[in-house]
Amino acid sequence: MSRFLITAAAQMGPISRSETRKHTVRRLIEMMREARGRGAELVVFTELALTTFFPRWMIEDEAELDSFYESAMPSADTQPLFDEARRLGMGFNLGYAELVVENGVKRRFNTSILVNSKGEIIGKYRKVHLPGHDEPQPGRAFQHLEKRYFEPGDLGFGVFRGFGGVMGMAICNDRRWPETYRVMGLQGVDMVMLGYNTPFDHTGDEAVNSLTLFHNHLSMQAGAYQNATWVVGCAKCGTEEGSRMGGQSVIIAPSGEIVAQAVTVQDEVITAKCDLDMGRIYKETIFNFARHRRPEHYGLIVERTGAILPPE
Ligand code: CDT
Repeated sequence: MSRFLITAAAQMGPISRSETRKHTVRRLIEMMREARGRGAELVVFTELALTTFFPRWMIEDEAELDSFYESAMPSADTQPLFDEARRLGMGFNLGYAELVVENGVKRRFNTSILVNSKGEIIGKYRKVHLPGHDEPQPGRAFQHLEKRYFEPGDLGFGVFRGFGGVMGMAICNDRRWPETYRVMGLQGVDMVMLGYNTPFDHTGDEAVNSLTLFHNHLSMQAGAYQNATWVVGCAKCGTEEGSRMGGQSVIIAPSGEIVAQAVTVQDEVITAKCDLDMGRIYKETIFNFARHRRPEHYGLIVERTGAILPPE
């Protein structure tokens, strides 16, 4: 059996600090049209796709900080994206900074949504693994203040029925953590969609930084193979406000093989005809979780106590 889903990743080049939402949404719509022109039924956009990657700066003015967030989705500025998706008859996955006010208290999340071909939101995810710091680090040209500007997601790694399969979402740093894929893998995920903003200087160590693009693919290819799922990784890349970020957006098959890859660090659409049934052979053989996974033998004492070596 085959369940084909023609899927696109719409990689984004830099978004300047001064670029308006309207302009950015026009860029997204342009790529959405290109993806549809190539037959895509789903387009994956990047993390924080509506603004520059603002966690690189310490922003003390609250109104200025708030300006990077969406307090409604869709809003007047983002509605055209939903309208265009409906008009074209295709869905999308979009990352953005979300601001909600609960009992008079502001809550901030690094969020993504899944929208179907009728322009309806059918899934929502809030980033769990927030990298970086909550205070500016001395001596760094660019900060990474996600821990300051967001709280860890409170929606878990849910999966959603749509596009003929079981769809999951993750965001950027999540892709480096096996738990991300495994939690969705245990729910039978067919495709994990994720966007990322990955500065080359993210560790402060030259040797590690030089492996940025290798680690990008390594983590997504391993997550795909070990959980028998498609992974669509979509970058924001190029030199944005002086910060260099990695591209190489990819569509990865459940075999772990890359079937499409971006070659620029600009706005670029890649597509692949993804058979959502391709994971079946892996799910029924080597990664048949019910038959072969043995969590009861994993020494969960480590999870409960944090202990790795037995006490002396
Ligand atoms: N946006 C994001 O999560 N970026 C991280 C790199 C920064 S770590 C300080 C990533 O994992 O790509």
